[in-house]
Amino acid sequence: MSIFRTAIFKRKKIKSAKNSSNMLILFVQFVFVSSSYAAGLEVENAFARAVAPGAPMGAIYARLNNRGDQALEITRVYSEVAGMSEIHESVEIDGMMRMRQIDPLRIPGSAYIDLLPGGKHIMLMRLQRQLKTGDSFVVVLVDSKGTEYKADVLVGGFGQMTMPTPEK
Ligand SMILES: [Cu+2]
Repeated sequence: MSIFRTAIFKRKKIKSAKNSSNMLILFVQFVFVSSSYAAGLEVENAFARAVAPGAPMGAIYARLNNRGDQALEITRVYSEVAGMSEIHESVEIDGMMRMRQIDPLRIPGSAYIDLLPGGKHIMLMRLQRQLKTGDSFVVVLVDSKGTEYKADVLVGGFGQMTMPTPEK
């Protein structure tokens, strides 16, 4: 019995001594959980092609990387440079290349989808300003739960195929 008591006493003592480090562990866990939640979707290497003055449309390409293990559904896209934005895919219908909207865009857990020239892309419609090489702007993707994922988009050349190298 006395051994048992001692054991309990020791445990209590250890507990109180460890209080501050426990708090630290809790804090670290909280930061980890909240940052992994925020990183549910990473919009990587986002770029747009330059457009001619007065062009009404542009396109954004990127890797949409779902870092979470739950599937995500992107239901809305918006950007400061466009009056309206949609996710599109290019498809060949009767020998003609056409674009159609993907709504929602589903990204499985722990998977990515590449938006690439000739394939899926974010279509910027009613452009508010000309996209010039070297410019950057912000695009926001919204999932079905209302979580917003922001990304900086770098404008490359007119025929840009991959992420341009930022000027320093
Ligand atoms: Cu399009």
